[in-house]
Amino acid sequence: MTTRPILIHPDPRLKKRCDPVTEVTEELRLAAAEMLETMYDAPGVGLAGPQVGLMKRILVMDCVKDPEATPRPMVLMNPEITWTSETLNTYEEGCLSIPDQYADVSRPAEVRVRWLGLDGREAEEHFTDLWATCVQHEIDHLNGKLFIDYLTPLKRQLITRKMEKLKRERARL
Ligand code: K1U
Ligand code: ZN
Repeated sequence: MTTRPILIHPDPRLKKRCDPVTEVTEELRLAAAEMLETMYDAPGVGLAGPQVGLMKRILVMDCVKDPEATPRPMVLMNPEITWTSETLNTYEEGCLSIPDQYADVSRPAEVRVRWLGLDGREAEEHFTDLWATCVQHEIDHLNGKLFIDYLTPLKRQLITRKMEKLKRERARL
Protein backbone atom coordinates (compact mmCIF):
# COMPACT_ATOMS: atom_id res chain seq x y z
CA MET A 1 0.00 0.00 0.00
CA THR A 2 1.37 3.43 -0.93
CA THR A 3 0.03 6.51 0.76
CA ARG A 4 1.08 10.11 0.26
CA PRO A 5 1.64 12.66 3.06
CA ILE A 6 -1.33 15.00 3.53
CA LEU A 7 -0.47 18.71 3.62
CA ILE A 8 -1.63 20.54 6.72
CA HIS A 9 -3.09 24.06 6.67
CA PRO A 10 -1.60 26.65 6.45
CA ASP A 11 0.25 25.76 3.25
CA PRO A 12 0.33 27.96 0.12
CA ARG A 13 -0.54 24.93 -2.07
CA LEU A 14 -3.91 24.64 -0.30
CA LYS A 15 -4.78 28.22 -1.36
CA LYS A 16 -4.04 27.84 -5.10
CA ARG A 17 -6.45 27.11 -7.94
CA CYS A 18 -5.47 23.82 -9.61
CA ASP A 19 -4.83 23.31 -13.33
CA PRO A 20 -7.21 21.26 -15.47
CA VAL A 21 -6.24 17.68 -16.36
CA THR A 22 -5.40 17.68 -20.09
CA GLU A 23 -4.38 14.03 -20.48
CA VAL A 24 -5.11 10.88 -18.48
CA THR A 25 -1.56 9.56 -18.14
CA GLU A 26 -0.29 6.47 -16.32
CA GLU A 27 1.25 8.82 -13.74
CA LEU A 28 -2.19 10.32 -13.06
CA ARG A 29 -3.79 6.84 -12.74
CA LEU A 30 -1.12 5.93 -10.17
CA ALA A 31 -1.71 9.23 -8.32
CA ALA A 32 -5.49 8.53 -8.23
CA ALA A 33 -4.91 5.01 -6.82
CA GLU A 34 -2.55 6.39 -4.17
CA MET A 35 -4.98 9.19 -3.31
CA LEU A 36 -7.71 6.60 -2.68
CA GLU A 37 -5.36 4.58 -0.46
CA THR A 38 -4.37 7.75 1.41
CA MET A 39 -8.06 8.66 1.89
CA TYR A 40 -9.06 5.20 3.20
CA ASP A 41 -5.98 5.07 5.43
CA ALA A 42 -6.61 8.52 6.99
CA PRO A 43 -9.58 7.67 7.24
CA GLY A 44 -11.67 10.10 5.25
CA VAL A 45 -14.50 10.18 2.74
CA GLY A 46 -12.78 12.46 0.22
CA LEU A 47 -9.40 13.83 -0.84
CA ALA A 48 -8.39 16.42 -3.44
CA GLY A 49 -5.14 16.69 -5.43
CA PRO A 50 -3.68 19.76 -3.64
CA GLN A 51 -3.98 17.98 -0.27
CA VAL A 52 -1.17 15.70 -1.45
CA GLY A 53 0.65 18.45 -3.36
CA LEU A 54 -0.80 17.44 -6.75
CA MET A 55 -1.94 20.75 -8.30
CA LYS A 56 -4.32 19.17 -10.83
CA ARG A 57 -8.13 19.17 -10.87
CA ILE A 58 -8.55 15.66 -9.52
CA LEU A 59 -10.46 14.40 -6.49
CA VAL A 60 -11.35 11.03 -5.02
CA MET A 61 -14.23 10.16 -2.72
CA ASP A 62 -16.16 7.28 -1.19
CA CYS A 63 -19.00 8.29 1.11
CA VAL A 64 -20.13 4.71 1.85
CA LYS A 65 -19.47 4.84 5.59
CA ASP A 66 -21.03 1.48 6.55
CA PRO A 67 -18.12 -1.03 6.77
CA GLU A 68 -20.57 -3.86 5.85
CA ALA A 69 -21.65 -2.11 2.61
CA THR A 70 -19.86 -2.32 -0.75
CA PRO A 71 -17.37 0.54 -1.12
CA ARG A 72 -17.78 3.00 -4.01
CA PRO A 73 -14.40 4.56 -4.77
CA MET A 74 -14.80 7.44 -7.25
CA VAL A 75 -12.18 9.44 -9.16
CA LEU A 76 -13.35 12.74 -10.66
CA MET A 77 -11.17 14.86 -12.95
CA ASN A 78 -12.08 18.41 -14.07
CA PRO A 79 -15.35 18.24 -12.06
CA GLU A 80 -17.93 20.94 -12.79
CA ILE A 81 -21.11 21.64 -10.84
CA THR A 82 -23.87 21.91 -13.46
CA TRP A 83 -26.84 22.35 -11.10
CA THR A 84 -27.38 23.12 -7.41
CA SER A 85 -30.57 22.78 -5.37
CA GLU A 86 -32.03 25.86 -3.71
CA THR A 87 -32.42 23.89 -0.50
CA LEU A 88 -29.36 24.00 1.72
CA ASN A 89 -28.02 21.35 4.05
CA THR A 90 -25.84 22.04 7.08
CA TYR A 91 -23.17 19.45 7.86
CA GLU A 92 -20.49 19.46 10.52
CA GLU A 93 -17.48 19.30 8.21
CA GLY A 94 -13.95 18.20 8.89
CA CYS A 95 -10.87 18.25 6.68
CA LEU A 96 -7.87 15.94 6.55
CA SER A 97 -5.69 19.07 6.07
CA ILE A 98 -7.15 20.61 9.26
CA PRO A 99 -7.10 17.66 11.68
CA ASP A 100 -9.53 17.46 14.62
CA GLN A 101 -11.36 20.70 13.76
CA TYR A 102 -15.04 20.61 12.84
CA ALA A 103 -17.60 23.29 12.04
CA ASP A 104 -21.09 23.60 10.58
CA VAL A 105 -21.09 24.61 6.91
CA SER A 106 -24.26 25.19 4.84
CA ARG A 107 -24.15 24.20 1.17
CA PRO A 108 -26.69 23.22 -1.51
CA ALA A 109 -28.26 19.94 -0.35
CA GLU A 110 -28.13 18.40 -3.87
CA VAL A 111 -25.84 19.01 -6.84
CA ARG A 112 -25.32 17.68 -10.35
CA VAL A 113 -21.67 17.26 -11.29
CA ARG A 114 -20.03 16.53 -14.65
CA TRP A 115 -16.48 15.20 -14.77
CA LEU A 116 -13.90 13.27 -16.75
CA GLY A 117 -13.36 9.68 -15.61
CA LEU A 118 -10.14 7.66 -15.60
CA ASP A 119 -11.46 5.87 -18.71
CA GLY A 120 -11.32 9.22 -20.53
CA ARG A 121 -15.13 9.46 -20.71
CA GLU A 122 -17.39 12.25 -19.49
CA ALA A 123 -19.78 11.33 -16.70
CA GLU A 124 -22.55 13.22 -14.90
CA GLU A 125 -24.35 12.38 -11.68
CA HIS A 126 -26.81 13.78 -9.17
CA PHE A 127 -25.41 13.77 -5.61
CA THR A 128 -27.36 14.01 -2.35
CA ASP A 129 -26.65 13.73 1.39
CA LEU A 130 -22.98 13.34 2.42
CA TRP A 131 -21.99 12.75 -1.24
CA ALA A 132 -23.25 16.24 -2.17
CA THR A 133 -21.46 17.88 0.78
CA CYS A 134 -18.25 15.96 0.11
CA VAL A 135 -18.06 16.66 -3.64
CA GLN A 136 -18.56 20.41 -2.99
CA HIS A 137 -15.90 20.36 -0.22
CA GLU A 138 -13.45 18.63 -2.60
CA ILE A 139 -14.19 20.95 -5.55
CA ASP A 140 -13.54 23.87 -3.19
CA HIS A 141 -10.08 22.37 -2.54
CA LEU A 142 -9.41 22.47 -6.31
CA ASN A 143 -10.23 26.20 -6.21
CA GLY A 144 -7.99 26.88 -3.21
CA LYS A 145 -10.88 27.18 -0.77
CA LEU A 146 -11.11 25.48 2.64
CA PHE A 147 -14.19 24.88 4.79
CA ILE A 148 -12.81 27.38 7.34
CA ASP A 149 -13.20 30.09 4.67
CA TYR A 150 -16.96 29.86 5.35
CA LEU A 151 -16.44 30.72 9.05
CA THR A 152 -16.04 34.13 10.69
CA PRO A 153 -12.51 35.62 10.49
CA LEU A 154 -12.16 35.10 14.26
CA LYS A 155 -13.01 31.36 14.14
CA ARG A 156 -10.78 30.92 11.08
CA GLN A 157 -7.87 32.63 12.83
CA LEU A 158 -8.34 30.49 15.94
CA ILE A 159 -8.21 27.27 13.90
CA THR A 160 -5.25 28.52 11.83
CA ARG A 161 -3.28 29.28 15.03
CA LYS A 162 -4.01 25.75 16.33
CA MET A 163 -2.77 24.28 13.04
CA GLU A 164 0.43 26.39 13.14
CA LYS A 165 1.07 25.05 16.64
CA LEU A 166 0.39 21.45 15.50
CA LYS A 167 2.84 21.85 12.61
CA ARG A 168 5.53 23.26 14.94
CA GLU A 169 5.02 20.30 17.31
CA ARG A 170 5.14 17.76 14.47
CA ALA A 171 8.33 19.38 13.10
CA ARG A 172 10.01 18.95 16.51
CA LEU A 173 9.37 15.15 16.57
O1 K1U B 1 -11.22 16.77 1.91
C1 K1U B 1 -11.00 16.30 3.01
O2 K1U B 1 -10.27 16.86 3.78
C2 K1U B 1 -11.67 15.02 3.42
C3 K1U B 1 -12.86 15.24 4.31
C4 K1U B 1 -14.09 15.31 3.44
C5 K1U B 1 -15.35 15.79 4.07
C6 K1U B 1 -15.75 15.44 5.33
C7 K1U B 1 -16.94 15.91 5.84
C8 K1U B 1 -17.73 16.70 5.13
C9 K1U B 1 -17.32 17.06 3.90
C10 K1U B 1 -16.14 16.59 3.36
C11 K1U B 1 -12.95 14.07 5.27
O3 K1U B 1 -13.09 12.96 4.88
S1 K1U B 1 -12.85 14.41 6.97
C12 K1U B 1 -13.03 12.82 7.76
C13 K1U B 1 -14.42 12.30 7.74
O4 K1U B 1 -15.35 13.03 7.50
C14 K1U B 1 -14.67 10.87 8.01
C15 K1U B 1 -13.71 10.06 8.54
C16 K1U B 1 -13.99 8.71 8.79
C17 K1U B 1 -15.22 8.21 8.51
C18 K1U B 1 -16.18 9.04 8.01
C19 K1U B 1 -15.91 10.36 7.76
ZN1 ZN C 1 -10.75 19.02 3.09
